[in-house]
Amino acid sequence: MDRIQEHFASKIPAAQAEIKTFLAEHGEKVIGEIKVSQIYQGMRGMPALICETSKLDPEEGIRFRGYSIPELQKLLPAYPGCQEPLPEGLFYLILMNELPTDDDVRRVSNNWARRAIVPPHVFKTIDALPSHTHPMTQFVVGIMALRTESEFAKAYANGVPKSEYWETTYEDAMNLIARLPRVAAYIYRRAYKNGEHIEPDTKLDWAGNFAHMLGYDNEEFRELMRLYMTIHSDHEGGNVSAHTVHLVGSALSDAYQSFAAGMNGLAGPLHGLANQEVIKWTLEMKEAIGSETPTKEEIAQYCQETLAGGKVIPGFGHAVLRKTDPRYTAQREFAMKHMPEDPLFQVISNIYDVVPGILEATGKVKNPWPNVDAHSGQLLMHYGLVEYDFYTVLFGVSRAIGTLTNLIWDRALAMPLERPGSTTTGLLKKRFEA
Ligand code: CMX
Repeated sequence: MDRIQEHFASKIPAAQAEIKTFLAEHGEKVIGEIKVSQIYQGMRGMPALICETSKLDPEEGIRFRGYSIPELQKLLPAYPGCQEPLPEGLFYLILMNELPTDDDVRRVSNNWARRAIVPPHVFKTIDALPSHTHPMTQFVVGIMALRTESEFAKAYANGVPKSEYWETTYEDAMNLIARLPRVAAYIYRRAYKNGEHIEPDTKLDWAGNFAHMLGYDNEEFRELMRLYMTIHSDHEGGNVSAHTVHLVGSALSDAYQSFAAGMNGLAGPLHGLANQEVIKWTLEMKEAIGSETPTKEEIAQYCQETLAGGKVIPGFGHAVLRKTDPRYTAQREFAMKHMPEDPLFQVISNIYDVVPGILEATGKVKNPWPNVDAHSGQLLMHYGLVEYDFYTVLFGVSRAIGTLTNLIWDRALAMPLERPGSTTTGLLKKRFEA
């Protein structure tokens, strides 16, 4: 066991005991009612999952183990001489429920660097796909190709006892998180940079090295990647990607299978793919209007056309949030600090001023405010990462931190197979119309 794993192991008995005692005392209590409409409306608002790593408040947004994003920007260690939180620290915080020291973060960084070697067959598998294959598809194929390395699958085949499942799940999760930047950068360079790949720089931190392998070596872009990888990591348990990883993992599918499934969910346009859709929509709008900096009136007109076409305005709305997403605000602040004069930032700001009023006026959109995806593309475009089909892969690399931390905990707490009940309209009618 490495030191991180040992420290995690020390936390398991107390967490198991806490849940056991709590269930013995309160397991039969009722926490609410389910309305018929909720069953038809994507189970909105039904508390049906346990996720300890983060909690989403509709008004305030995400808190990771109780800490807001601005708090984490102050409390989590940064790279020497820099300011943005290191995702290694976020990982440590949500895994251990403990703020990391600089040493803890360095240990995670070194641990991931040691594990980061990707076997050659993974690159060959990706190379078998046409280079125009959507990057998210290449990413999922790459994750599945990495599955040959699953320690959990091997241990399970050898009859490992249930109490030890978490140990190899930890190995798989750490290996996967460590290797994903290399796989993602490989896909990027293959698809857009003539296959000119860049070797890792092991002196850098996880996100800084990822920026380097993508081909963006200035410190400001590395800082963006550190912030980006931190804030996209976890968003409680019910979003499509997190829920999918948990659901598939509950069948004792290993971390590779579970995470690949979650990434297919992230690749949907109502979820993570919205980050590419925002930039695509914004560029199409600028082109249609014929201006680099459309006025608010022109933007409003274009929004009305989008809605009239039966389409959503990407980057706005949320299933849980009812205010501006603090992940949006963190990115807006990054833009105000580093690129206040960027014309595309001005456009994104104007969209922010215009869209909520328009969505509110429809009378049906429950949350007219921007979500995380409304801003990320502008920041990437600013530094020259303009290939927006790739953006959801960046989201996916970050999402590994939250979803796989949850999978380790799922195994440590011996979470059971997830299997909710379903009903039929006929049965419901019989019950209520008799
Ligand atoms: N533009 C236009 N219409 C929107 C809208 C938007 N941005 N957001 C919601 N609506 C519509 C819905 O499509 C729905 O219409 P119908 O009743 O005609 O089907 C109605 O408003 C009510 O929806 P809601 O209850 O407010 O929202 P949901 O919880 O059903 O959906 C979400 C949430 C995110 C899928 C939705 O707001 C949306 O489609 N937004 C645009 C896509 C997007 O940005 N997704 C990224 C979310 C963040 C992430 O996961 O990365």
